[in-house]
Amino acid sequence: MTEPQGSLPPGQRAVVGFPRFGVDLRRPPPAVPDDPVLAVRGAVRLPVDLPLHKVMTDGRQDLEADLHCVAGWSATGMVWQGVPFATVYRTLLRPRLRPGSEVTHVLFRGLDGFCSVLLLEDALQPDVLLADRLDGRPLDGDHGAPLRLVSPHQYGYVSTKHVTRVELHTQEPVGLRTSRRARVRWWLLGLHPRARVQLEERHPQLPVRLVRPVFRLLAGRIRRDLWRS
Ligand SMILES: Nc1nc2c(c(=O)[nH]1)N[C@H]1C(S)=C(S)[C@@H](COP(=O)(O)O)O[C@H]1N2
Ligand SMILES: [Mo]
Repeated sequence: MTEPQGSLPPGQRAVVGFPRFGVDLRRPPPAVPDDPVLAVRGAVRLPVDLPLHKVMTDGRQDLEADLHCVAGWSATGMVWQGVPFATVYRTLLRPRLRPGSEVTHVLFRGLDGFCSVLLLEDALQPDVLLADRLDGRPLDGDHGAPLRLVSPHQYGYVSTKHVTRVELHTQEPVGLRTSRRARVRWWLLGLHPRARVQLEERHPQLPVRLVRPVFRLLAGRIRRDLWRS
């Protein structure tokens, strides 16, 4: 049963627990490499693969947050742990930029091919975390091992799971927002480039009254237990 919750953002319903969700749930979560890295690409002087344990050491923080899927369900009260993206950007990424590059967009890619693109200003918000722990335990495959982005002020599709690559771009990367496979399955989903939950930025063109029921239906087909949990 889903319960209406006054504290949720507009158009969202709380679900019980924290379901695994994604564009291709028939596939199991991707296998995690023995020594996972964060590959840094794009407008950097040299491409570099940073071992995750180095990325995830300094500046660790807890973040209590809800996750709002654009399809209309919300999971509430998760406690993530990791390093704010702004810290990683300041200490490990910005110093590696090619001189004179003005980064505008950041792309995060997961091991399953999924990716999300954020405006740099959205990625640098204080609630945006690179997380490797959830509720006191290392992230499991369902929720994004070995590393995921957590951007609670944006819809869930921005929070790429299984992140092993970050690209710094000086203009919007074209046609990269999702993998080809994902685009085919989610052809209806024009993904709003900013996806801010409070502004209900669900779709770049269509009005929310139209997209809400369609997204909700899609979500129910992807996870049949969703609206009954
Ligand atoms: N790598 C990857 N990240 C992803 C997805 C995906 O399919 N693959 N789905 C996104 C969507 S649409 C949502 S709502 C959230 C769901 O996160 P959860 O599975 O931890 O609930 O992950 C996002 N990140
Ligand atoms: Mo989602």
